[in-house]
Amino acid sequence: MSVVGIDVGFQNCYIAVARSGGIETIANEYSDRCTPACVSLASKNRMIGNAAKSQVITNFKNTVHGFKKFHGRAFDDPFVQTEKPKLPYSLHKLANGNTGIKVRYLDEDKVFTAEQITGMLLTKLKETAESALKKPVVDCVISVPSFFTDAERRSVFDATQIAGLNCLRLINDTTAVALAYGIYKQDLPTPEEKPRNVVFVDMGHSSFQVSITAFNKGKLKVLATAFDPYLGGRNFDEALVEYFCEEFKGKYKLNVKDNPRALLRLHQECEKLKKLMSANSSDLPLNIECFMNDIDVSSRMNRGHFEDMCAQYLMRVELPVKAALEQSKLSRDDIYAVEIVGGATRIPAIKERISKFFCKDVSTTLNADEAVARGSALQCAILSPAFKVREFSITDVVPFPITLRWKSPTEDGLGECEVFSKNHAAPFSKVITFHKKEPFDLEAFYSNPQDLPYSDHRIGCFSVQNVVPQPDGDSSKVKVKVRVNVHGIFSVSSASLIEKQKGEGEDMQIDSEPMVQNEGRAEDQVSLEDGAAGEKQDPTAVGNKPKVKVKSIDLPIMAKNIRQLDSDVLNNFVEYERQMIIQDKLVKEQNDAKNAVEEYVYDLRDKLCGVYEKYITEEDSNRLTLMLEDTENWLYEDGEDQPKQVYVDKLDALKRLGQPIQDRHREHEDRPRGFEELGKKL
Ligand code: ATP
Ligand code: K
Ligand code: MG
Repeated sequence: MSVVGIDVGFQNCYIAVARSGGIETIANEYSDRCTPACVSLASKNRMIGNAAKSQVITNFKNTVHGFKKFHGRAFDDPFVQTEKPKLPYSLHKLANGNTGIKVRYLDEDKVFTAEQITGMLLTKLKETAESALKKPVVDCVISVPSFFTDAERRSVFDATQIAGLNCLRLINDTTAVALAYGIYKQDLPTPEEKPRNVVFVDMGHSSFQVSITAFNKGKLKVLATAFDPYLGGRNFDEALVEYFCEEFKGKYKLNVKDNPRALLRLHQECEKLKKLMSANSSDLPLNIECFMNDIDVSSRMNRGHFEDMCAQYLMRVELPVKAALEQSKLSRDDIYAVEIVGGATRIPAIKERISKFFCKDVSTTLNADEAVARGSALQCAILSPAFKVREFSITDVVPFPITLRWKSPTEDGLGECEVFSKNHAAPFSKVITFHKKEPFDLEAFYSNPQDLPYSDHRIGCFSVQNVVPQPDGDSSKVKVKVRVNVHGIFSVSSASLIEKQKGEGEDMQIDSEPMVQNEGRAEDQVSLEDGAAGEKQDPTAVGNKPKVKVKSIDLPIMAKNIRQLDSDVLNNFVEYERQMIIQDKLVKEQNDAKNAVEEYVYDLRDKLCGVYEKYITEEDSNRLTLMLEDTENWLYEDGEDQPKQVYVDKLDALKRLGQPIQDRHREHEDRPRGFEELGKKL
C-alpha cells in the first residue's frame, strides 16, 4: 500500500511519498516535481498538469486554472462573481446553485463542477505517483487551506472520491508544514518542559496563512491560525498587469483587456518579472514580441517601484501575523522560530515585514515549495497501518466558532449554544443532552459571519429522528454527539434516546470530552459519557445502591449540508471520471501507435540512404522510399485520425519490408572483425 501526501495548490501541486528511506517528492513525466493546477479539455481528450499549462494561451476558453476557490461556492457568491470577469473560461450556474465551469469537451458543451476538475487533477497526480512507485495509489492525505469552511472541505473530499482516492485526512496546509518541521527534530522539549513555539507562514498564489504551533517531544499542538484568504502571489502579478495595461494603452494605444490571449501572455510575463525582482533590485526589462496587433511592446520595472505599487497588499501582511500572535497569547519572546514556506514568501518585502514584526530573522529551513506535500505524506504514513513511523500526535484547531440552534419551548422559541469556540482543539467530539418529546432539528452555523471568508454562514441542518416521549408522557433524554472530525468537517455524528433518569430537569446540558489524541484513528473511537451513551443495554443493578435500568436507542440522523453534492450525483461523477480516464488512455494509445509509424518512416528513410544502402538493391530501395513517402502523406491526410489498430497494421506492413534489410545489416555488423578485414582484402 502506497503512502502519499498531496498539496493541491491554487497554482502548483506536489505529491510526496513515504518510503523506507524517508519522504520523497515525486517528479512527473516532464521531470518536474511541480504539477500545475491546470486542466485543458479538447475534442478528443483532456490534458492535465504541464500539458494543460501549455494550452493556457492557445486554448484559453477550455483551459481551466485558478479554480481552487470555487470549491463549495455558490455561483452567486460575491467572490465567484468578482473572479468571473477575470477568467478566460466561462462559469455557469449549476442547478443546485453551485459554480460550474463551462468548456468544450469531445466537441460538446460541457459543464464541470469544481469537484470534477480537481478530481481530474488528482487523477493526474495519482497516475504520476503510480508510475513512479510502480504500484497502485489509493490512501492519501490531501492538504487544504486552514481557513476552508465545511462546504469547501466536503467539496475537496468529494474530489478525492471522484479520483478514486481514499483520503485519510484533509490536513491544513500549515499543520502539514508543522509536521514536516517537527517530526525529525531530535531536540524538542519533553512533554513536561515548556513547549517550543514556532510560527509557520505560508503565502502561496492565492492566499496567506499563519499558524503558531507548540512542539514537545512526539507531539504538536496548533495554538492559533490566522489568514488572509485573498492575499497571495497573484495579487502582485495583477498589480503589474494593471500597471502595464495602463502604460500600453497610452504608449501603444492597445486595449489589452479586450484581448484574452494578450492578457494571458502579459500575466505570464508579469509573473516572470515578479520572480526576477525577488532576486534583483535593479531595473529590469519587460519585452513581449508580437504582443497584440503585431506590435512588440517593452517596458521596465524595478523592485522599489513594484513595492510602491503593491503597498496596499504589503500592508496586509502584518494583520494575520499579529492576529495569530494575539490569539496564541504568547509574546514575541516566546517564539523560537518563524518558518516561511510558499512561493510568494520569496518576495523580499514580504519576508521583511514578517521578520520585522517578530524582531527576528525568518527561517527557511523547510523546502518552500514541497513542505506541504511532504508533511501530508508524513501524516499519511502515521495514519497508514502499512507504514511504520515514529508516533507523533497532532492537535489542530477549529478555525471558526460553530453554533447549534434548535426550536425550544423558551420565550423566543429558540435554543442556541456555541459548541466549538475559535481555536478549539480538533478533531474533537462533544455530547449534548436534550430533553425532547418529538423529532427535532439542529441547525449548525458559523457563529460570526463577519469573520468568515465565505458568504454563507450556515453549515447544515441535522434532523434527529424517531424521538418519542417516555411511556409516562415525559420528555425523553436525547444524547447528541457533535464533532469536528479529522478533516475539519463538522457533523452531528450520532444521537441516542435514553430512558428517563431521576433528578434531571435542565433543558440542555453539554459535556465535553477530548477525542483520544490519536488523530485520524480517533474517528473510530466512541465518545462515552458516564459509560451510558453508546451502550445498548446497561447491566441491571449490582451492589447496594439500586440503579435505574438504562436503555439507549440509536436514533437516525438526517443531515443536509449546504452545497453538498447528492450521493447519486457524486456516483455519476465517479463513473464519468472513469470513462474519461479510459478515453484519455485510448487517445494516448492511438497517438503512440501513430507516432510509432511516423518514427519508423523517418528512421527507415534515413537509413536507406545511410547504413542500409549496401544491403538493398537500388530498385528495391526506390520502391521502399516511395512507399515511405506515401505513408507519410497518408499520416497527414486519411491517416490523421484512425483507430489504433490501423496504425499497428501499417507499422507491421512496413516492418515486413524493413526487417530483412535490418537483419542483413545486423548480420554483417555482428560478423567477427577479422573476417571482415579479410573480406576487404579479397
Ligand atoms: P495556494 O497556497 O494559494 O493554494 P500555491 O500553493 O499554488 O497556492 P505556491 O506554489 O506556494 O502557491 O506559490 C506560488 C506563488 O509564488 C506564485 O504567485 C508565484 O509567482 C510565487 N513565486 C514563486 N517564486 C517566486 C519568487 N522567486 N519571487 C516571487 N514570487 C514567487
Ligand atoms: K503548492
Ligand atoms: Mg499552497
